[in-house]
Amino acid sequence: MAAIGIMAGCGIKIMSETKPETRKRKFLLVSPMLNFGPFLPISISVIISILKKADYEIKLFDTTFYKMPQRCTYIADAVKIGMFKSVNWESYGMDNLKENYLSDFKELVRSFEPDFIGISIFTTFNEKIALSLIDAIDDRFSGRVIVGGIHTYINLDAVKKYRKISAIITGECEDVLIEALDYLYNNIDARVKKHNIANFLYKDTRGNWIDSGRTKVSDIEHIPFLNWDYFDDRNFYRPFHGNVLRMGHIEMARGCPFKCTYCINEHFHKQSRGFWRIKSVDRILKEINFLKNKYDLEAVKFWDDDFLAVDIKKIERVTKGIKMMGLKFLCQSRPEHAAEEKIRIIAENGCIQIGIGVESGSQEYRIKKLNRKMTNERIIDAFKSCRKHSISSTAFCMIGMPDETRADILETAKLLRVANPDVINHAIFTPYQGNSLYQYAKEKNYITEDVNYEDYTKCFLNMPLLSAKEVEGLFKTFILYCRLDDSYYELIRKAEVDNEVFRKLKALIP
Ligand code: B12
Ligand code: SF4
Repeated sequence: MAAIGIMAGCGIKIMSETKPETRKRKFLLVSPMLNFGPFLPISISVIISILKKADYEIKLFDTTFYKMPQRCTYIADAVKIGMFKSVNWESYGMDNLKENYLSDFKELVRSFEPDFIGISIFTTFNEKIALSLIDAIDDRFSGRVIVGGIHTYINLDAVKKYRKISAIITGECEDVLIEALDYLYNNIDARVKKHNIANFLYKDTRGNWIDSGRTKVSDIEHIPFLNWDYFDDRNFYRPFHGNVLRMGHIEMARGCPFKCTYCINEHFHKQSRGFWRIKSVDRILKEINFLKNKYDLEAVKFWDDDFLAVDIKKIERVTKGIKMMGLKFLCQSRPEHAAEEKIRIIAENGCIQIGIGVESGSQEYRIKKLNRKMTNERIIDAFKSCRKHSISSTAFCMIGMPDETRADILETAKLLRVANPDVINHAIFTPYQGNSLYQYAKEKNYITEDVNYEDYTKCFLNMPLLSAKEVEGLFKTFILYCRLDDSYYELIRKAEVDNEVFRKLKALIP
């Protein structure tokens, strides 16, 4: 570091003379993941690029392939209830998990002696892992601990209370990270020079959090290409219909034009952070081509919230370009944008899978409570088009939402039976702070205990019309309600609580 050694969490001391730097600055980046099905987080991948460009020496500590005390059972549960096909992961070494993530982390901090430890946090189970890692940092550590990620946007007050952290990036970081790190590295004291860096807070010597009051979204056209050099090679492999594909995870656009009441984009819009940005055709194709050649990809997956919201001409140019590179691709969209002409174009150009948000099959509930104004017919047509053009489709939906009834949930199942997607990916509604559906549930007193974000099979709402137990039974049997006809409904209701009946009925589904 610069002139004065600093204890983590103690904040910034009075500025002293900055010595010329004799070595590269070191950054230890931490991705506190569970083996959710490995992937390449865009946040970590873009931060690596930014740090590389600024000539940092980098190490990545990714917990994906560790045996963790918290175990994500998402994939196993999804296979159990018939959502996903099981896949032969073993031959890819997916079951080869290391032990003792905390001691390996401590050893890495000791041997690498980073100037910065940067940790990315979601509100989900990542927060617990992140906190265990922060706690494991030795009190004598003389660098800075900086955190970022979605959790810091919407739970900032809680994040400020984490012991041992010196700074927070509460927003997108591409345009501000290096400036913020310079500020921290040079020990500038707020009493000498107050910073004006957007999305950046740091703790001063008195423990006060200082920010500039400025927020900023990144200019995604001009951010560097993603960098996956530091990830374990297993992170490239994703299951696809019982097979495995070597895949890169990318973004063409950030943000979403809509404001559904359960989604982070509603919050982004309020903060004017969420405005929808799209990379140019030239830029995105150059990036994909670079990544394909460097990492030997078979496919790319776009994490864009709504890939098909983009103008049809642009979709055609981008997807034709991808086809010419010999790549397959996967994406996700809203039913309104999955119109047949767009589906035809992406199918012709190598789209093998599309995820489409349905959420609720009750048109009234969907419009009034979720602020999703598409009709049921539109939803059915979207999946019909996918079938017609041989794109595998996944329908995303939620059950157990505030004030939802058993009848509403069965309407969702019936709509999905007609729409007939290849995969039905349903989840129990989990309230996340920062959106109005969470607020509604809170005001109605439906959220009575702390939500345990590790357990996807639990309902955390206590509602008068539908008990948590009933929601959990409906979750277990939801695929049966979607795939079997009404004559089975009585039996399926039994299967909600009787595992033997459940097992027999599940065997009827191909
Ligand atoms: C892609 C995605 C996934 C992927 C990959 C996740 C990942 N970690 O990359 C998969 C499918 C695995 C996934 C799973 C889930 N997801 Co998700 N996912 C997304 C999505 C659509 C895009 C995320 C993304 O790549 N954004 C682009 C990047 C560049 O932005 P970013 O991650 O915020 O990073 C920027 C800044 O935050 C900051 N930053 C981030 N980390 C750090 C670290 C440091 C040190 C610094 C300085 C800065 C910094 O800089 C980055 C660049 O600007 C978001 C929606 C959204 N619009 O954000 C939901 C979202 C993040 N997911 C969400 C949820 C709930 C889940 C699941 C729990 C869903 C479920 N029940 O199955 C699981 C949990 C898995 C997990 N814990 O990671 C919620 C999270 C809510 C919350 N409060 O945390 C979101 C916001 C969706 C929503 N509609 O509300 N998800
Ligand atoms: S369309 Fe999807 S990404 Fe956009 S606001 Fe609604 S739920 Fe969020």
